[in-house]
Amino acid sequence: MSFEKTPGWLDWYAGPSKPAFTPPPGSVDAHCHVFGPGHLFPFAPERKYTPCDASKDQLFSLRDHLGFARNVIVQATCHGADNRAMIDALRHSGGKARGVATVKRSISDAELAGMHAAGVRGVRFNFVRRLVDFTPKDELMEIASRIAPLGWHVVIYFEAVDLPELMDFFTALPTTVVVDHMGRPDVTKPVDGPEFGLFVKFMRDHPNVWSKVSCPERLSVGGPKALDGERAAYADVVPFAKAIVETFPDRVLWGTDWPHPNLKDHMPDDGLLVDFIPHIAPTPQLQQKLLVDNPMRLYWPEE
Ligand code: 0GY
Repeated sequence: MSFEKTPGWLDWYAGPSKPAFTPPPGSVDAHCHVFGPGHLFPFAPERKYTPCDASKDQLFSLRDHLGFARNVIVQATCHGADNRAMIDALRHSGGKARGVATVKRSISDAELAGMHAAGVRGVRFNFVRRLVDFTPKDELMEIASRIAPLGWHVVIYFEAVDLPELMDFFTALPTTVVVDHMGRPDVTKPVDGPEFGLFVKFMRDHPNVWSKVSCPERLSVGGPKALDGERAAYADVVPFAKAIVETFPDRVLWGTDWPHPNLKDHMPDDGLLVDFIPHIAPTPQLQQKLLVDNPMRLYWPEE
C-alpha cells in the first residue's frame, strides 16, 4: 500500500551533525518512534496525519551516530492501536529497545503477555485532540488496572492548559506515570508562574510521576538559533527543563522524539538536540541519572 504524506509534512533530517556532547556509556533515547514503512506496516485508518516513512534501521543507525546505546520506542498515533511496526522494531533490536504501546480495552491477556515478551513496558494515553479521538476515561482506567500487574507504566501526553481538568484522572492512576515533554508548557509564560507551577506541584505531590524533558524543538518559540554563540539552541526551553531535572533528578527521562512528527516550521538536527542535554543537566551526575540510571530502572530493571 502506498501513502501520500500530509501536505506540508516535514521529513526527518538526514545527515544530522555529530554532537559535541558525549552521552555517558549506556545512554537511552527514551522517546522516539518508527513510522511504517507504510508498505510493510500500513498507517491506521483513523490517523490524523500521514507521515514519511521512518524505519527501525534508520532509527538504530541514528542511535549509533548520536552515541546512544538503547531506545524506548513509543507507539505513534499514525499507527493507532496497531503496534506491529513498533513491536517489529523491538524484536530486531537485539534487546536494545523497549516499547510503549497503544492498546484498546478489548486486548486479551495473551496479547499483553506477547507484548511483554517483545519488550513493551508501558501504554500511552493521549489527550492531545489534534492527534486522537479521545478514549473514555473509564476505559483508560480499566487498561491501567490490567497493565499494572505486569509492572508496566502509563505514559500521558497532554497540553499544559488541560492539566487542571485531567489532574483527578492522572492522580488516580495505579502505576508509575510518565509525562511526555513536561506536559507541553507554554514557554512564553514564566517558569515560576502558576501554569508551570501546577506541573511542578503535580510531580512534587505524586512521587510516582516522572517527566520526559524532551522536545525543546516543539516547545520553543525562539527556535534553534544559538543565543550564546555556541550550540545552545532552543534557549527559551532551558529554564523549564533544567528546573525539572534539578528538582526531580531521579524521575526524568530524555529522548530525541525522532522522527519528529507534525513539526511545522523546521526539522531539528538531532545532533543539536543532543547538545541541548548539558544545558538542562549540567553535571555528570545529573546526566548519568537522566540518560542511564533512570531509564534503565524503568525499562531494564533486571540489568
Ligand atoms: C510526539 C509528539 C507528537 C505526536 C505524537 O504519536 C504521535 O503522533 O506523539 C505531536 O504531534 O506533538 O511525542 O511525537
